[in-house]
Amino acid sequence: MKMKILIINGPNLNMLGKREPAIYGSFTLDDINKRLVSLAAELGVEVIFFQSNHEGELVQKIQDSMGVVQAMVINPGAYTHTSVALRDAIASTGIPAVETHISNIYRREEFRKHSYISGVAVGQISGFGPESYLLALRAAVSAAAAPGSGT
Ligand code: CA2
Repeated sequence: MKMKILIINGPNLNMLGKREPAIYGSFTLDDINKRLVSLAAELGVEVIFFQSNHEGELVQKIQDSMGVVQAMVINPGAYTHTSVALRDAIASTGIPAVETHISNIYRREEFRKHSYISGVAVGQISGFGPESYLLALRAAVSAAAAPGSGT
């Protein structure tokens, strides 16, 4: 059976390509997802997509993914900097998570430099635009193959 990887995006990422192109570029989330589907085919894995603007829905999706996916790529959006609930959801499921950001969160405002997620993630990829997701998918596939890489 094919390895399944959850690609999970938090608040406002559905707005990609529609607003603020100077920061986030002109590509849409759908453009990124299409590129992920191509890479997944190359790597022989299956990708499952989920985006929500609601913290509880993101927590629920992570919980529901236990035993269904082998790893996740997560861009928690602004919840990166605020959400103990998302951190706890990742930790409690033990699904290896690769934290992913389009922008380099360390080159922006001070409040973006702290992530509640990084302490429970396998690692973080930040600042490579849409490419961040492709790098993260490769990292997630490696993490899924490495026993004990979850939390
Ligand atoms: O760089 C990233 O991927 C972020 O996770 C994006 C979040 C931000 O709060 C994080 O600090 C870094 C924001 C996503 C908002 O996306 C928009 C896209 C287009 C227009 C407006 C917002």
